[in-house]
Amino acid sequence: MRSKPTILKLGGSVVTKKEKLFTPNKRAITRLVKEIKFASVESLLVIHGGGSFGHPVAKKYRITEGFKDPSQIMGFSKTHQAMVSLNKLILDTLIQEGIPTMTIQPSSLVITDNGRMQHMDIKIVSRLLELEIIPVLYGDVVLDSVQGFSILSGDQLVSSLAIKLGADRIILGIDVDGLYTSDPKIDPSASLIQHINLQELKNLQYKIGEAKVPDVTGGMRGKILELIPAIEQGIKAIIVNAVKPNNVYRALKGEKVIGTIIKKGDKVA
Ligand code: IP8
Repeated sequence: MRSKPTILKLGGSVVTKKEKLFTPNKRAITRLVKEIKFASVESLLVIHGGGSFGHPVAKKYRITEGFKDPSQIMGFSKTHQAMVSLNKLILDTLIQEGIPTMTIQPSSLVITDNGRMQHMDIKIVSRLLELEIIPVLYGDVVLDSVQGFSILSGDQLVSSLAIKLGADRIILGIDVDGLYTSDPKIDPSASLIQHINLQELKNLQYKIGEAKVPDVTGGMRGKILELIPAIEQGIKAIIVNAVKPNNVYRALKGEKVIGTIIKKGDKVA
């Protein structure tokens, strides 16, 4: 591997219209792909979320509860297929822009244990990075050794892959400017946290509310919980608003951008 990889997560609320079932945000996908192209980061891995593709189907069939009833089996297939179709749109756009990329399907790589990833062979991902091919993964349904099946969120993948690959940094592109003192979608007095350390992040997780749209993987609280292990390993993270043009580009380039910088130690950036 040439340089330590950057892990970029494109949130489901950015690449899809979260309130409209199976509706991609094609304009956002095209813009973000161009931002990735122009930033031209040497070693980049992209993970995208489920948005209005994976989450409503997973919720309908109660996939996170594991296998309880044969009626869920069809939902397992349908949730995966919803993610495959969203992933195809993103891959098609990357390839149209001349970016070498390949999907790694998490469900054929990972078995979870009560929803938690135990083992993941990263040889193929590492090899793709060496060849400067951008691996693209996504939140997926996976087989689970305890509960039959489960959901592996894109955020769990972000953290695990960042640790296993010894990533330089994590960039989370979401639909708000970063972490807030309270939920900015309901509290007008919420203020953006520009820098936060590990301990403060751990404290913040208890203050964050549930997501307002179907989100089987826990919304913002889920994101924070998943990030913690990577931050503990000294990997820095930045959360930016990927709905706003050029934020992902600036974050990829390491330029100053509005968002939340998360580091293990001090508040000083
Ligand atoms: O949007 C969940 O991934 P996330 C994907 O990253 C599914 O939480 C299948 C619901």
